[in-house]
Amino acid sequence: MAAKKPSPKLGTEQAIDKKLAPQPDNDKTTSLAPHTADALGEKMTTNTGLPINDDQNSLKAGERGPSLLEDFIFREKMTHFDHERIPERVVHARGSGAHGVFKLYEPIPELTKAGFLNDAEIETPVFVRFSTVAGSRGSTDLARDVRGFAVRFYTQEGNFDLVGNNMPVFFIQDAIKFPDLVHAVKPEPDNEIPQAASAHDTFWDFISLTPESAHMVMWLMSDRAIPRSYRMMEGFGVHTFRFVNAEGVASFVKFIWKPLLGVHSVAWDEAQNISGKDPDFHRRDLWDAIESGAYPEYELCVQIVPEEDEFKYDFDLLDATKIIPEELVPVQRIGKMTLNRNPDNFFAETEQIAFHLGHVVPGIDFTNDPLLQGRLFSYTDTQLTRLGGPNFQEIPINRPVVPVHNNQRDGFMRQTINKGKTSYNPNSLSGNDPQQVKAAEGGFVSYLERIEARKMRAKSKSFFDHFSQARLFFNSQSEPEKNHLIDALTFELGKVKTVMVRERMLGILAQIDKGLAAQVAFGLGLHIPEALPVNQHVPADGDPADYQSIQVEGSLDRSEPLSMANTVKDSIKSRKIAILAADGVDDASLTTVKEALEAEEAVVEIIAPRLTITTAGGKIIPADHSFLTAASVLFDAVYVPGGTNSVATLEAEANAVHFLNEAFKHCKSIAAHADAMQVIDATYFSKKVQTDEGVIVGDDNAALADQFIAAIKLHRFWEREKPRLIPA
Ligand code: HDE
Repeated sequence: MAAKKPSPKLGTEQAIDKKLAPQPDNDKTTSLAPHTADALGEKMTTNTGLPINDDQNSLKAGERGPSLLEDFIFREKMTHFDHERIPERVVHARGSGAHGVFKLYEPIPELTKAGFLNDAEIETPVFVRFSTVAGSRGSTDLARDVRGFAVRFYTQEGNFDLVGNNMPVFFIQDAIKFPDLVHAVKPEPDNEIPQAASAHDTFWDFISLTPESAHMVMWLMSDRAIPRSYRMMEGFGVHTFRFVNAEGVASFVKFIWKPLLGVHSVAWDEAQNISGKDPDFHRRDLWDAIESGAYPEYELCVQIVPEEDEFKYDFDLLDATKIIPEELVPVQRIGKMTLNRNPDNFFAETEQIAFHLGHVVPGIDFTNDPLLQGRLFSYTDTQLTRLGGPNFQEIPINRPVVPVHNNQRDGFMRQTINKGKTSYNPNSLSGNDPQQVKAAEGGFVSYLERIEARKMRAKSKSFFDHFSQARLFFNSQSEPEKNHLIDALTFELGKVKTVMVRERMLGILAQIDKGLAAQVAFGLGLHIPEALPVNQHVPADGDPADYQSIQVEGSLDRSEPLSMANTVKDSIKSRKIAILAADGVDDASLTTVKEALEAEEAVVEIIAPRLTITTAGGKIIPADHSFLTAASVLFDAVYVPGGTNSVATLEAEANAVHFLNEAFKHCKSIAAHADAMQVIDATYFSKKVQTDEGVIVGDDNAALADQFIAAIKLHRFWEREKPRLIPA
């Protein structure tokens, strides 16, 4: 496999001085190659190939004269520019993509006949797009929001798209409510405020009238909605899908991605600050990680429910507001996805990829989840407007790696030059080609599910338990996570102006957990209403009594995997560590810790008053940032080395002290050489906090580095938040 030419990717700060990692080709990226263009060393031409002599001046009547309509070069350039924009995605507009590969651990023929899940030797190319949901294309990465986690597998049987989210449930149970949900969460229609935020009246108005959203709202108000990185979040297919094996035996399946780096979040105050300091934070993090060779990795897991167990649980498998707790059905890790290559062109690849959960392969099929069924319509439909017509499957990023032949023809921007006279079937003029494919030879056959029913607009009673899994989620959180959730609800409802909406929401929260509702009510200065809000999702001729939530005694009180406190915490790989330094920094104190962190594959950046430092030993070294361009919220941890002059400068530098205060407030690891104690003494927390595991001071550089690394692995010291003493 040819390694990718590294030079054109010097796009971001971090990549500039770092060694660029190889970005391997796979079948899909090779298939993209003929469609790429590289202008390095080439002549400039018009779109018809005419060499351009002057790209600086339009054609005029004289030097100062009016421009001439004849100027076809100007017109071509301007017309193309005028039409550069396409509609952004109606949801998930803001996103970032990457290429990679999926490798299976062991074939699973007993579960599915899908080819890519039956050959552990092959590497299936993938393209992944991560996204936020509510914001526009240019909005911040750090919005409190669901994250999209859409994966396309370019398999030998065609494209399989697993279009998931980083939360395992959804707000609504029936796709017909999706436009309402999205209208409610998007900026309000009169003034288009607020951007990329759910903290406003219309969202909570809808949610407080939609008890089925209770479980999802718990996830959205949890720290899962503010991930530290796309590389540190889980992905969920959400719906129950169906696996079908070669014998035609089906089982229900839930898909889950588990990141090898664990699941981690930032603090809400931090998220809001990052939105100002670096709104591209997640996009940059993904790009930089891949450029530096810290390839994001996720294990694909499945939860399998045999068909005969369809009705075994106290929730309905077809209800997308429910999870299958891992304690009830364990996850099986079946393979690993590695993202190892950045796109060459954002628009051509990340923007133009058109996911659709109807892109399946033999061995993977749907269930009757009414949310899933509705999505099967929406995804191709939306591309007709977004990508301008029915030929979007011909855009290079959307083409499968296997040949496409059928009798679909023409339309705007058709690329394929179909030969021959026939574009219909059956035909005798072309020997009936292209031929249909027998099931035994890989032709897709829908699962032979037996259905006997009356046509009706209705919802199954088994979908009416709206609160027990919301409660399960809340109960499963650690103390700091519960506090964050309460804070998030108090923040969001505090931004709601209509008191009636706040109160109605307290009524919903009281159904989940009285203590939770009481704490939010306290923050809002309100009382919890006595009565549960009436479910408004009642058809015109329906009886509201038939649409009330029911309380089911769930079989579980807690589920460990629901808390991020129980995630993997064994590495500092790719974590960003700041070193605060100034002229006169002690050489050993700087380099010993820096090298120890780099040996663990952390990304270390020096922040100084100016962009060069002269060390105590007389070495001149570059700083990565000045205090003007760096902020603590962009780092996972911070270290202050010794050196008399450096320490004196930092102690008097308000930005350095603020950096440390803010890092402390956001519960990050802080290390300082004992000689730098003056800088720590200048902080707010040195006076307010007596002991803290995450603040490490020492005079043995190597030991200090070891303790610091151990602390960074823990991600955050959330217990620190309790006293709420630190302004920053
Ligand atoms: Fe989507 N969703 N969705 N969604 N969704 C779109 O398709 C829709 C839902 C998800 O990176 C749109 O191509 C309906 C659940 C992701 O390109 C649109 C319903 C889950 C992405 C659409 C849902 C998702 C989308 C907009 C309710 C998690 C971004 C642009 C029935 C399992 C994909 C587009 C990308 C995008 C419709 C609910 C995930 C309008 C009708 C549940 C990750 O077709």
